[in-house]
Amino acid sequence: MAKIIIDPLTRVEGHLRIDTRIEDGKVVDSWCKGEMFRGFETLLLGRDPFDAPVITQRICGVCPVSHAVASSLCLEDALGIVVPDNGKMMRNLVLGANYLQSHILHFYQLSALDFINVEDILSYTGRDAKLLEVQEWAKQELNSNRVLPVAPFLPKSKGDYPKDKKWNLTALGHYLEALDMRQEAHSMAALFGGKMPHTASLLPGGVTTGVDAATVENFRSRLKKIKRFIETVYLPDILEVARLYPAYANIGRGVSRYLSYGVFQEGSGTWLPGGVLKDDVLSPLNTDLIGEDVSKSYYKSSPSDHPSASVTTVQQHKEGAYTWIKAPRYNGESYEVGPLARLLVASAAGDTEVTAAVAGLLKSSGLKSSQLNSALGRHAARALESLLVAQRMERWLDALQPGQPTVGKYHGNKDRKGEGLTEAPRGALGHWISIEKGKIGGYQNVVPSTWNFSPRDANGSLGPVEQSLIGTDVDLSYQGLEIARIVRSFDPCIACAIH
Ligand code: NFE
Ligand code: MG
Repeated sequence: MAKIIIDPLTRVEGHLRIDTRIEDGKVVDSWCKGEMFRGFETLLLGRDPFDAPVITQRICGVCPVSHAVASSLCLEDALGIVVPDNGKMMRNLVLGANYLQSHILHFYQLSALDFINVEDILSYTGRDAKLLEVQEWAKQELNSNRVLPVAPFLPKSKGDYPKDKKWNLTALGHYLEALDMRQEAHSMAALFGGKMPHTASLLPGGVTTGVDAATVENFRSRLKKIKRFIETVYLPDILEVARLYPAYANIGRGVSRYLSYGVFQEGSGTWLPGGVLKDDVLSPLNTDLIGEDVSKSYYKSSPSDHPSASVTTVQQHKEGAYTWIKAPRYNGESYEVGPLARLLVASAAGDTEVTAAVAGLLKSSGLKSSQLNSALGRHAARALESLLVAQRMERWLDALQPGQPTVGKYHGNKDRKGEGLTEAPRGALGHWISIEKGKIGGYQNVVPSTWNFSPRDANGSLGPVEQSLIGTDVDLSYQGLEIARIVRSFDPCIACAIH
């Protein structure tokens, strides 16, 4: 019997440890461990409810916009605030810009190095100026004597990297180009968000920056650049990974249960629909069925496990517990959330554009539809969603009405409960508030990476990522590279997961 432990597995976003038990070259058991407590749900108590969108954005620097949106929706629900269409469209545009930067970040900065042989580029002897520039940059990085394991190229284990110099060099060049695209996406979000990464203008009621024609055109020109990058670089690179690493279409299979809350408000509904997909059957979402189990988490159990009434109380030295991540369950079962879940739910709900786009992706990648439920499938879904979001953003820009209201009226705090559901780049995000004597009496976040990286529950059922590793063949000399690739396909953010 062998063990493979990867700690930290995350590049930058929080502290994730993965433990696995290996028998006869296969993963037979696995544990997801979130290693750092944060405490946002506790520090919100007693504050003005309007502090919540400002404070909860600080849960994360990667998806702050989703927290601002979830929190705003939560207060709008509690206080009966109505958002004008302009406000909804602006929010969609800021959230869309945040999706684009997050998905690009995830593939290039947080995952692609698992698929690139960085050392290979040192032996490049060609004359392509761009590639030479990349080579020079990589040399400096490799010789920088960085000791932090989160530095981009460390740790670098042995692995099944392709001997395809062109891929290694070109993809590494795209790593650098992706940084520029993220900057562009942040600038774009700041046009309506006021600033980034944490916006200043997204509040309950809408967006306070207002709409004018010059800003709309500024936004449009940046969006065009990013869309071109997605079409000509990101999607083709994903197809190349699919060609070079076909085995990853058959491993990392998840729990085959998908949940989406629906996202991007249009009129009284959302563009991407909410729903629950189990055994290929779509059911409407019923948030009463959500509960957070803490059997294996360092918290005391709460009188209610529903986020509208549950309480977060730390119990650090709890027998049998192994993580700071709670275990969200829907009707007692774990669910995968994220871009793949959103696209599958939208297809099952009959969205013809999404269905056609997924069919196109399957054709160009050679993946079968059953292979979407895999490490590669998740990367492909994320890249495809980037394109769909960028295309939809053009429509939202067209729908903006310069000079018209962007914020709805606020009539004072009332002692009420609210629920705010949206989708962050990594999946279903919910905020729940109880307002008591005009202050926050209860606040709970149930976050995408909490769903995906959850531990076992009281029934002993594994969380989605834990489950996805079982049965994976590993080459021990690769030091867990296969495991890391599968786990990263879920796009972990443990800063969010624990909050
Ligand atoms: Ni910290 Fe987040 C997203 C949220 S993930 S990145 O996307 O909410 O759990
Ligand atoms: Mg929580």
